[in-house]
Amino acid sequence: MSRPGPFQRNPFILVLCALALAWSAPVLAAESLQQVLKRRGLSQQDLLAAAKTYVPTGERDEFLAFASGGQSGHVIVYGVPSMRILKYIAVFTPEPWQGYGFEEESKAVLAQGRINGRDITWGDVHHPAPSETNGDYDGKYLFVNDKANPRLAVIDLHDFETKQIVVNPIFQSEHGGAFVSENTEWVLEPAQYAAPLGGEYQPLERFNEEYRGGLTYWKFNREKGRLEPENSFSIELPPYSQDLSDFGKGASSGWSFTNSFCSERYVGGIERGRPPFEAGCSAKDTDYLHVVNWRKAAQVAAAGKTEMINGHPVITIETAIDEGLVFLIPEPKSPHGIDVSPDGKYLIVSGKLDTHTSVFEWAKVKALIDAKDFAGKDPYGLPILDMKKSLHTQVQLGLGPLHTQFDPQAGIAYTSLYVDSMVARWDYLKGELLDRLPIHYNIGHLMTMHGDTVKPRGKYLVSLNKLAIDRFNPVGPLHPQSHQLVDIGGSKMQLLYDMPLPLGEPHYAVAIEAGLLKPRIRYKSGTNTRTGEISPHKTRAGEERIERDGKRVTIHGTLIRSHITPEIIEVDEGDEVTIYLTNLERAQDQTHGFTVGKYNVHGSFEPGETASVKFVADTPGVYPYYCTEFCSALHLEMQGYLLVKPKGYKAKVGDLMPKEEYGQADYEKQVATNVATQATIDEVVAFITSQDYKAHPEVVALVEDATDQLGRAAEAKKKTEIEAGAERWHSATLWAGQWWQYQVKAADIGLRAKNILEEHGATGRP
Ligand code: K7E
Ligand code: CUA
Repeated sequence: MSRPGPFQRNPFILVLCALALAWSAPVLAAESLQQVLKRRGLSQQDLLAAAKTYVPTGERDEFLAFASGGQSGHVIVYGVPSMRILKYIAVFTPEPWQGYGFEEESKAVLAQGRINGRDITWGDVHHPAPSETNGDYDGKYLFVNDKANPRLAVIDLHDFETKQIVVNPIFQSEHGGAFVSENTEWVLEPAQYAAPLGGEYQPLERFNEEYRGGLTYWKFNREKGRLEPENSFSIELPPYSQDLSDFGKGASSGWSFTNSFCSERYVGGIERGRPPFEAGCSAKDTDYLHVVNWRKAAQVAAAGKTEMINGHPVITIETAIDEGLVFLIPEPKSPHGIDVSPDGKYLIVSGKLDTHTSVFEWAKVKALIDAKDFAGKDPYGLPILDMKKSLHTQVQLGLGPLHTQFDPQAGIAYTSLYVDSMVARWDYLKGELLDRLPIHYNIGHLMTMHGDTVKPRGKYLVSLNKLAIDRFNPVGPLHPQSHQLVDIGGSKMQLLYDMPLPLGEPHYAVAIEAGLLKPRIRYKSGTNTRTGEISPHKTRAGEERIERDGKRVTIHGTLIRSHITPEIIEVDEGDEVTIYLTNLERAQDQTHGFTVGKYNVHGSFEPGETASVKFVADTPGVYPYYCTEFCSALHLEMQGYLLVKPKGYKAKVGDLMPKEEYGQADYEKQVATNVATQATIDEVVAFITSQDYKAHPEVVALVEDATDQLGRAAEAKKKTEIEAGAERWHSATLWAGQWWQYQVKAADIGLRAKNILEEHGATGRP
């Protein structure tokens, strides 16, 4: 059935049509819209919300959201406004469908995240940050942090795969990461809970002297798509529990801003008869906003004015003071978000324990810094600016303000109110509250489209809520997380849709215009997708082989509809087995999976990918292996056997495979088939060469592959003829069969090239 055209999709016309139908239709006709509304108890408002979020079959979303997966260690990708989940990107946690952590290439990525020699196979993902060009998302990379085990990861948006994990060399926990500078030169990862830098032991009694916070600025190499630990540096800070951060932009370019809480430096100790952390950490009225000149700090680090901790350069607090790198401004207590306005002129800070949201004005802050107009110094000697002199305004929005996102209209922002469970729309220039919308319940972060860039897109807002309580069907005491979609296009905010998310607790999310994302549909044949390089183990059709070196057995195999080559692998008990597989497919979405039962290995092989599984065949027996994606009609036949022979096993005479004897008639039958196949191949070749096929890179690649196969067919044909000439019919028949195998592969590849040319003509479009 074809889907409705645009005319029928206009909701207004739809209502009219439905009404007309209701008048004239016979009793058994499909339900009318009015009937459905009545039967399901839906209002006009519900209908409007549905029409605003519904994406008809085959149509796509306008934005893609990337949500932190919290304790799952993953990133969740969904469409806006449909809220349809598209992908879980495995980052810090193994995920078998993607083969992540079950094949060697991705295990190598997870291994980069080892700490103290220990595998850390989960993460607490809080803040995704897309790469930016001139302060706007460019759709190339995504960075996320792990708060629990201070780490950052790089996801390449060309294939939505995790490529790199770096471990923070000096912190024991972090929170603020990841934030990127306007052109993604740096990715900022601030510490959270203070600890001795580098990880040594110090008693809590020495908290003020030995415990420290800090900021790590990771250098990003855009060409390589990797963070460069060797070119990164940190700034030592007092133990103030640094928190969320943001990079300056526009007017405040070159600076970064970091909140803190518990600047009281309280160390708890309820079991020692002291008041608990929460009391001691919120005793003062203010904490500190850290204002950092990162551009100058990068120069100071490059000049070597650093101390090495764990081989990582750290700018000490004294150097930061001497060089004028860090300034503090008191901010209302226990703040959470710090968000820089799209023009970079205002810094918005929400104090969780204050009803106000504070708007600092960059021009005022900068003037105080330039004039060295300081109100005092903190106990470590860092200059403190006067809060009142730095403020533009403070606005009473509601209880528990947390995070702020921006609107395309100048001065308009949205702030989450955690305690009130509301979203506030307000004007930070005029200091006016404009609208409030109740949310269910306890909103944490919120996101608008490109809402933290120089160019917010407006339209939608998603509130990421901490509790779901009664929103969804109960599924036990552990409820799903809840994302609520809000229309912010009109003068009043309108709640459109509730989406349950059954993974870890999401914190931040970002939404990127779908048109900016240009993910690939296949890899260059033989790609190790985790490094982006052509694997030395790339295997072409006909090059499949099993090699033994002592106890090490290495298999180079291929996957293509519908066979795994090789189909039989025989090893001895205790052999170390490595199976490299290349997916020879070039067709879109033609993924093959691979597993060997009972050995806990699994890979997902996207078209063109080369990856490997490795295990010690320590248990003798018979192990079927198979493709785990329903890839074709003969998918179930995409199988093979791993035979693990027990130690000292001796083959008996009866074990030999029965030998079939082929005669001259069999030989001639096979040759006739080959001749017919060749006629088909010649036709395909004639078609392809009659076209301007060189305009299509993927057709060129296919032709290359087919030519390769035909070369092998010619070799097999020669051997066939030698055997036939000597009247060794059995051998000649088998060689003729092999010749045909190569022909079939060439024909298959050629036909696919022909299809592409027929579908796309000479447009050069993939
Ligand atoms: Cu508010 Cu980690 Cu950004 Cu949670 S964080 S909400
Ligand atoms: Cu390949 Cu199923």
